[in-house]
Amino acid sequence: MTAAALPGWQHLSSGKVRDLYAPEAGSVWDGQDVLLMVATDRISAYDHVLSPGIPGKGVILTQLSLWWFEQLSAEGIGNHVVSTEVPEEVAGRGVVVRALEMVQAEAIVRGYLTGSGLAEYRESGTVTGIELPAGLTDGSALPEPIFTPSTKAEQGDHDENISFEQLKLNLGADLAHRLRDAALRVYALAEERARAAGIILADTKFEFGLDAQGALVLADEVLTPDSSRFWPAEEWSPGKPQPSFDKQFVRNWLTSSASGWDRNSDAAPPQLPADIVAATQERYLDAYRRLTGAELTL
Ligand code: Q0T
Repeated sequence: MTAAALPGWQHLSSGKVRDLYAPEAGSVWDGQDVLLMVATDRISAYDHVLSPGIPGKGVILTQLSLWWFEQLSAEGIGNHVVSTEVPEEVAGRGVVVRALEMVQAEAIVRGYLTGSGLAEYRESGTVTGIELPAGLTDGSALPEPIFTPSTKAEQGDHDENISFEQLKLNLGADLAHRLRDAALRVYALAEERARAAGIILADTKFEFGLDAQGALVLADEVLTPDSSRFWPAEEWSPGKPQPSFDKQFVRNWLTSSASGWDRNSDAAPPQLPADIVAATQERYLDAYRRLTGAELTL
């Protein structure tokens, strides 16, 4: 994956949409136990990274995540943010974070039923082994939010849902319980805030790390459209797939005859047209505006 060279930082790895750096020897951060996380403008859909990116996406999602960290910090939930003073090339979309011992599980919370949760429910009436009432459909609200952990797959692989019993075997019972409690608490706080802003937080994925004292610390990027399903509350209508807040225009165009692309082929998807890019950028800005109540000027 292509990642820019940044003064003072050494590229470590790149995911579909983000790049990770470590301090260079002799740089100001050398020896500080920090990393630089950079969100890019890349967007993925149907397991492909698309071209072009969405201008401002990296900044919008980073600023939204930082806003959430601030809200959650006020509720006593600690996070990995150290500084937003970053090289000018990644201004607004780079964050210097504490290097943590990452918990080897994705801490997913679902308040609504869809996606892989719905698929399991239709097979067995459960989601990651949790029994749910009969009669739920795509987009249904769950009786209460549930913790549905998954494995952290190697790059290119897919995460796999696991039961809480399996999570206890993987992490030990104490850490598994702490992870579940923390994730459910963060979800409850965020869901309430999102609902008040007209956004349904259908589900979300958290990554936690352990600090030197063994305390759980919220890491990664949180409560963005890339880590969560946001649904516009005014359009929620269970019984069918809910439109994605951010990627719906992209998905609709890619699967329409206008794109000429076959999702089930090995072919790379075609270039996104300018109007699809612009409409998608507007959705990211709208999510930021609704949640924070502020305008983000790119
Ligand atoms: C991490 C130690 O950003 C990632 O991949 C992009 C290529 C995922 N990732 C995060 C870490 C973090 C964080 N966040 C942290 N605070 N400490 N490692 C590692 N990979």
